[in-house]
Amino acid sequence: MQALRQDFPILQRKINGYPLIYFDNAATTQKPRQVIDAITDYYMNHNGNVHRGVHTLSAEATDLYERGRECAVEFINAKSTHELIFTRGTTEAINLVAYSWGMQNLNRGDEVLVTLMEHHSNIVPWELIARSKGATIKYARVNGDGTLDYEDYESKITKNTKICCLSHVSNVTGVINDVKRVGKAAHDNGALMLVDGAQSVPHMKIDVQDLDMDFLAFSGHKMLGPTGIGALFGKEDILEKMPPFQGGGEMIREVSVAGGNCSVSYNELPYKFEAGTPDISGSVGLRAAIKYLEAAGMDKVLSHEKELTEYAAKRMKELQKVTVYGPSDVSKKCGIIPFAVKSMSSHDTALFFDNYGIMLRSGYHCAQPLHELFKLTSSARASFYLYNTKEEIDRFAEILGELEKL
Ligand code: 7TS
Repeated sequence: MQALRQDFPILQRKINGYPLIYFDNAATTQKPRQVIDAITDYYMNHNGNVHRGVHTLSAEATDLYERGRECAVEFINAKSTHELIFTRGTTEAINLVAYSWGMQNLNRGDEVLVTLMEHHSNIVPWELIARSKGATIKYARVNGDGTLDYEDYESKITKNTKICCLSHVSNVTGVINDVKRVGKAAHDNGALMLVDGAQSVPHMKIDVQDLDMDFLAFSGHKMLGPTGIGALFGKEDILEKMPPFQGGGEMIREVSVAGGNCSVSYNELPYKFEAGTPDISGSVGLRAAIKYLEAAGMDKVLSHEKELTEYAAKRMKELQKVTVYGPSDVSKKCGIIPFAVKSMSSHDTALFFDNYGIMLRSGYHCAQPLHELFKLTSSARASFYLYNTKEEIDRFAEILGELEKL
């Protein structure tokens, strides 16, 4: 993995006179030259609008946009391009399901099951739609070490549960949830399963068919791709029955206002859910990112991150005033470590590290309920990706040691 570092121009940067150490990968990842070049090439040579017009540039842009979709379909082993809708990211993908599917399928007395470890984007869209439709949200418990209480989750699935929503990997603790087990419990009770894959799709091989997911949401910018593009996978028969999310060009087959009445018929999947000009260069960049990850090998990406996490956890244990949250058994998680330094706010901790060129996240990482459970107002967080190294962790541990002495 060390050799890959040269593909990332930003890693050559110095911040405050120190070599950049980027440990905020759960927020967004850095981009390799291959992704930057693919986007530049698109704008330099192929820019046009998609699915409209017969000219060469429109045809090239359409081809490139759709190649990005095909690549994403293969990456998660969806059955066809009908099942992959481009969105702005995970947040928009979950909102799409909450509004389109929720508007049609949730009614008074129905239940949506989420967990206390969700990112706000897998809570708030459900709260909004549930309030307007009179449905109820139930929250499954999380254990003190950040792992899911599966028994509680399963006991909360009732005949009224319509959809179970769960993050595959927690963005706070890095805990990997058994989505296959939870999905089976949902399906056995006639409910659907939505998986928030923002923190899993970038880090491990995902097979939506093997995991029997009904919906999977993910973001391109967390997997070496550009910001502004992400995707919603949905099983075709479910997407087929859902009404459009937004109206506009692209998503429509025919619009007629003859006789004073507007009649519309919708485009086929996936276009029914892609109103307006899409993020064409985003699809180009996402494809380059997926190709890059595939060449690196998703198994290697995950094992590298686990190795770094184990090493960092060991180094952090040596310190007296540092508390690490989440499971101590590193096999249950991937490359995210939340921590707190005694008597120091997470923002001060992150600012201290910034002085040395080390980028950490601080705050509650859009997952306030989990922080409430940990009785924390905030935490500092280090999160790793394929280009991080043990030497960087040594430096991080050294600075953490300095901080502890203050
Ligand atoms: N779900 C999870 C589990 C996430 O970690 C995030 C972003 C999202 C959804 C939303 O993704 P978006 O691309 O639509 O914004 N998580 C974080 C984070 O941990 N720090 O910054 C963003």
